[in-house]
Amino acid sequence: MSLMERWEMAARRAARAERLSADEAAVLWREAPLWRLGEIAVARKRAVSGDKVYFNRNFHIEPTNLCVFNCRFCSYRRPKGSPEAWDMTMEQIEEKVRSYVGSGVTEVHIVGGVHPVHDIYYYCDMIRRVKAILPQAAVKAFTAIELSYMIRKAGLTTEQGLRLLADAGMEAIPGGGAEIFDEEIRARICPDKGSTAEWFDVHRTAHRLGIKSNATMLYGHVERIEHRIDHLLRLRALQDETGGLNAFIPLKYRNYGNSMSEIGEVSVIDDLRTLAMSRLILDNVPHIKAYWVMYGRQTTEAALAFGADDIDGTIDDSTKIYSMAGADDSRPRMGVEEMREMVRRAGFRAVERDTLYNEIEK
Ligand code: V47
Repeated sequence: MSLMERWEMAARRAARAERLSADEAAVLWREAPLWRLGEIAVARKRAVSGDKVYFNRNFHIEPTNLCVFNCRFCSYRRPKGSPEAWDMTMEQIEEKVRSYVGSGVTEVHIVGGVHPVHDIYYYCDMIRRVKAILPQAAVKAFTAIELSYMIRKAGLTTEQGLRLLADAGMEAIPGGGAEIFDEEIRARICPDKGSTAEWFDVHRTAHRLGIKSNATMLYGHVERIEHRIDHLLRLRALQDETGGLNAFIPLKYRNYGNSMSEIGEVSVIDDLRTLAMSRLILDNVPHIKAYWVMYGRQTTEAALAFGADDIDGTIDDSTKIYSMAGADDSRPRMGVEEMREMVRRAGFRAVERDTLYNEIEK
């Protein structure tokens, strides 16, 4: 069989919404032309969300960049005592949240370093204070790695810990900390970080309790296509089991200012193939998010021709994870009109959503 036939057979199966095996995914990923991946991924996207592309009004709180872990890809962590370290007080967090009263934000995304001292009760208090000031906004908080650390430190089971946080007002869990699930690659890029098993335990338990979550994948470093496929297949299996994932977010490794900088960054073509293949492999995850802060505006617009149906939110210059890693925008912020215009230019219809993808009436 010629190479042409190999990818075309897999492409036809994907276009018919038939589930791809690991081998078929590898053939498509490596051999199909870019235009064909885009064509099928957009068709699959349209079957799920029609001509809609979602965005929200959100901001991040990054309470600290101190961290007990030392991931090699991270440009954000600083050791205690560094002039670039920060550790916000509860009052500073409240002041920041207060500045959004009346702004129409529907989501507060809280993630940061894994703090050496604060415990789960401190984080419950933080969530309560945020909700007291912005009761109409959903709190999407803490990566599975932060959660697992604070829950284990308190001597609680995952279920007990998540219940405490949910009772305080945590409504959803962001997708970070997933990195790459393959244990050998994970050991090379983040040797001391919480494990793949911990990430799955937190998300699986959250889903069982009715808490929705997202999932990410950090790609474009030392992993191979097989590791990306393995990552996506593990997520597809979780979703078959629980149905609790709202969105998948591929995160391109940005190489500025960290200890893997010599690796460089993958091409935009690789980004677009990764988005399309994520849409095709994750046939059971409704939303594929092109996180504009990480890709920059131009690649985000192109991403909409490769199966993405979400571009994240307004952000309002509230996250430093990507600006410290070399992203285009040193102060990321996008107005609602600019987001709508980007989506319109790409040929889709912008729809404002809340954290759980309920549409917000205009
Ligand atoms: O887990 C850190 C990544 C993640 C780098 O759920 C890096 O809606 C690239 O998970 N190059 C945190 N990536 C961010 C995250 C996220 C972002 C936006 C939306 C959502 C959501 C989740 O950032 C980490 C890690 O994978 N990251 N450093 C870097 N140098």
